[in-house]
Amino acid sequence: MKSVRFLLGSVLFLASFSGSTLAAEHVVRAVGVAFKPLVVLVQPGDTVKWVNMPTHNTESVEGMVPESATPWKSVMSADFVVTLDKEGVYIYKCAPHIGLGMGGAIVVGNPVNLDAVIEAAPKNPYKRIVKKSKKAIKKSGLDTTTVQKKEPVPERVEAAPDSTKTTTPCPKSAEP
Ligand SMILES: [Cu+2]
Repeated sequence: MKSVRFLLGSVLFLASFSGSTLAAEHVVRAVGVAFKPLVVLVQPGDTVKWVNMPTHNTESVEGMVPESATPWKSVMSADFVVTLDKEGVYIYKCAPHIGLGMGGAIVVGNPVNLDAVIEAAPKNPYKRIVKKSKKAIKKSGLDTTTVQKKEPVPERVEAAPDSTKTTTPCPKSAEP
């Protein structure tokens, strides 16, 4: 019995070290009336920590976080940590300074709700933050194909005559 327990313990120990399951902590620093870095790219399960917050706070912006994500709101003048499990873009603000543009973005995994966030932020200060997020997402090469789930584009068929508009390929077995 003892050895079984030992074995199980070893397996769990090893599992906790297997690459992608390791959660990372990302630090955002308040500098003047800005968060640095403005956009943070993380993996699901990672934590984000805000530091140097003497006259600031951080709170997620309603409508600019993934659906059913847990919102957060920190108290003024204190460091804060949040763990994010749900994929998507999270826009947050410093309540007293958002008018001066003090906000930021966290992208967890793939930006699955990017379109919704863009739509929810037509004007500054959020427009600017979302624009920076888009830039960071593009630069990182994150998968944005999950964002727009439109009709899959059919494979391009070599110049098919327009009179034969078929959606399914014809079996060519009936050829003479
Ligand atoms: Cu602030």
